[in-house]
Amino acid sequence: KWLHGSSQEILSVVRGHVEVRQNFISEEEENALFKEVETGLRKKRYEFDHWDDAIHGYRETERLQWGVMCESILRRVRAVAFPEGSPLLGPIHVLDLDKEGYIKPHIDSVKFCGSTIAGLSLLSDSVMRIVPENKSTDWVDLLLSRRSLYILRDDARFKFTHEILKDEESFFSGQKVPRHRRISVICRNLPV
Ligand code: AKG
Repeated sequence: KWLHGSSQEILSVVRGHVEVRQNFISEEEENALFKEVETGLRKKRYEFDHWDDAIHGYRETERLQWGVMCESILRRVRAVAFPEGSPLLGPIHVLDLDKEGYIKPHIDSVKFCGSTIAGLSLLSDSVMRIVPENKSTDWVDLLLSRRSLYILRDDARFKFTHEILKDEESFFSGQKVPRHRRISVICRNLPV
């Protein structure tokens, strides 16, 4: 499975607020997304040296207009991830993590983003760890397989930090999950 945690209690807290849908997109769809985001990313350089950034070893871009296949993927993401009628952030966030890159624990801005974060993972498997803000000895790991969609909602988004583990620390339930270059395509809604 894709969910593993430090205790049954913590799992029962997050269950219902986290979801991973494996193979949410096909290889053909992954390719289409990759081609489309690559043009925006190619112009950027990977950032490594901002020690205070939440993200290490990354470049990023945003995209508002998508081709037909990508638009239909994003429509599917919106349909499963967001409450009906929930206003969404227009531009889609694209984050390209280098093989050495990782995301440190953080909570997304409550000022700019709403209740739900939904992300597609391209090119590599990875492990997302979420940790309760008020009890840092607990943890829950999500196995984000390549081409999966993850969704963090409500408490999992507001009361837990989330992070993407670096390659050396990338284990799920004791099993190594090699972290290659990974691109995420992230949809968010707006705060109410
Ligand atoms: C964020 O943008 O807040 C993330 O943590 C992105 C996670 C991801 O790359 O899927």
